[in-house]
Amino acid sequence: MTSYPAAEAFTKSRALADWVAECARLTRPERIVWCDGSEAERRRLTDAAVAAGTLIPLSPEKRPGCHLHRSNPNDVARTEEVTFICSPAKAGAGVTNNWMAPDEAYAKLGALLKDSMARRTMYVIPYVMGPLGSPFAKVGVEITDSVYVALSMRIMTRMGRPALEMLGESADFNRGLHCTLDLDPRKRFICHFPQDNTIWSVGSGYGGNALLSKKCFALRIASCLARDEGWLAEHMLIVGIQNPAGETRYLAAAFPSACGKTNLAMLTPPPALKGWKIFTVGDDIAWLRIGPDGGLWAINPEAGYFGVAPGTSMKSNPNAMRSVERDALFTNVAATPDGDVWWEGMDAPPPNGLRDWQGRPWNPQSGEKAAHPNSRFTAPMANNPALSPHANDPRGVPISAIVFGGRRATTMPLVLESFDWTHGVFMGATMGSETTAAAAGKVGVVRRDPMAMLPFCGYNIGEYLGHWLNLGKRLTKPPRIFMVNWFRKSAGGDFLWPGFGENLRVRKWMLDRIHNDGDGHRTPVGFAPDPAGLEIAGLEIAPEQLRQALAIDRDEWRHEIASAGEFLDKIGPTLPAALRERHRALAAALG
Ligand code: GTP
Ligand code: SPV
Ligand code: MN
Repeated sequence: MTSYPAAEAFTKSRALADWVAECARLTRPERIVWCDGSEAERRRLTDAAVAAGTLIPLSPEKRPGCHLHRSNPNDVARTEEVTFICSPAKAGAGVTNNWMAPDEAYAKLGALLKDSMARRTMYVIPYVMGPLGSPFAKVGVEITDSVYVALSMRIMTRMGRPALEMLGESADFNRGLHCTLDLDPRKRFICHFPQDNTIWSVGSGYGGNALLSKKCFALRIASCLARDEGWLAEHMLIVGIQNPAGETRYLAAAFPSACGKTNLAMLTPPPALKGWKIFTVGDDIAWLRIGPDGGLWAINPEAGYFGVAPGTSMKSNPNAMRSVERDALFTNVAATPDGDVWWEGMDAPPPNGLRDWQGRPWNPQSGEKAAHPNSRFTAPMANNPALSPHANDPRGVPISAIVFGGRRATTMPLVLESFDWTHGVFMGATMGSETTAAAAGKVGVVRRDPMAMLPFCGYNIGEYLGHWLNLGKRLTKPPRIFMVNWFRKSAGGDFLWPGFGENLRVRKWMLDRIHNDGDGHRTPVGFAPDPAGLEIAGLEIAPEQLRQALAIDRDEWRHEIASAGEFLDKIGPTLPAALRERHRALAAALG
């Protein structure tokens, strides 16, 4: 008979003690470790992970405190086809989610979890999402058999003792049970039970499938809590922009996975825009509430970044490069012979003797990528030189603009402003984006991805859009809503817009529209900047190229609206009438 440490030594919450005991009875771990978040614990877990070969230490000179992790090659991205919302009724999950009946899911995963931690250690990881002491903050506890998950959760959340203090005697916490199993894809399931504030995830060790604080709790479950409690949980970055006069305004932007949130959140202003500064609040998730002033206020529930490595360089995102100089975890990047990391799009050319993301000697002539396209870094936000002084502010930050954007080679102009809140919600609801390597499956196919929440909304998408409309009615000082596209291409296949730091020019236009009556003209699809309205001093872009980046082509838009209409039809009776009406009006205006 295994004996486990007494839960009472760690928590005053009877519910937590009972739940941990219940999970232990099911999974039968050899040992139970309650994580306290201390530095000594970090060292202990890291040593254990290195001894087990789960982490490879990097050079203490080049990357102090950093480690490399190579995942199973069949487990490198989120797996949407085995992600389920297990609401009591199928209609609760809606047409955009996979649904499994709760009893069936508990039985099916329960069978897989039975004795699944035999001869393994069970880590109990209490964590807080949101700044400590914030009315937005919520407690979760993840139980996992993965030391990689435990160490990642330490970076990504406020983990350990503060969470148990915040929980106190309460039973109100998210229950996340994760077990790696043998990584057989046929035994991979990520199941959400919003009615129980519970997540069960088996068979994957990958980020969004296994760090249950992130997409599973802070988006899928939190979106249900937000619906019930009157707020929003969104797949959004939050960034502060300070103008040369010293005024800082905040915007929140929703782009699908691997479509530029981390980059926009950390952007370095181009030299031509003197006196402008950027402050990162969050790079992936925002929890937004109506403040006492009738405006929208946001916090970043996370404490670290789980960012896409390829394409990150001193040129494209120096703040990200600085964030991974120390105490970072790298997953599925390439390794240099001198103990450093490398990926495609990094500043330096690949050194000789590189090992690819699977640890094999890499041949530059092979045509294969050295780093996996969805390879990632995990870094504490405290490492970011551009971290906002309000990143830990319990009150959050006031949002003056919401931005929706996707990855579109055609049709979508660089930027548009919506006519009003309902139109902005329509823009978000119908946005499309080309699929990326962040999820398993085909890359580069345009799919509708409402508010970049298609894989993350924990309930019926029609009701979700209705919730957005209702929330807008309660805002007396609503933020303006915009849409952007950094990824439009020329006929020759090149990006029309230089992107990255230069995106500040687009944000400047937005802020001018909001605060200084900046110029723009009305088109059937929204307000658009005149080419002269966009600050282009110091930008090397041919006028014709800029014209193409901003162009609104009627034929392309007719096609777009038809495709958006098919998606709205698919949502069915829960689609708010106001959005259906906007679609009709837009189709008519385009003729
Ligand atoms: P998730 O972490 O998956 O949610 O992704 P994300 O939305 O944070 O995307 P991220 O900022 O990591 O960018 C993904 C990819 O898009 C990277 O390879 C970037 O280099 C590239 N990218 C980001 N911003 C731009 C841009 O303005 N222009 C172009 N052309 N590429 C960009
Ligand atoms: C995304 O895919 O949107 C991510 C990475 O941010 S993951 O945490 O894996 O979801
Ligand atoms: Mn994301």
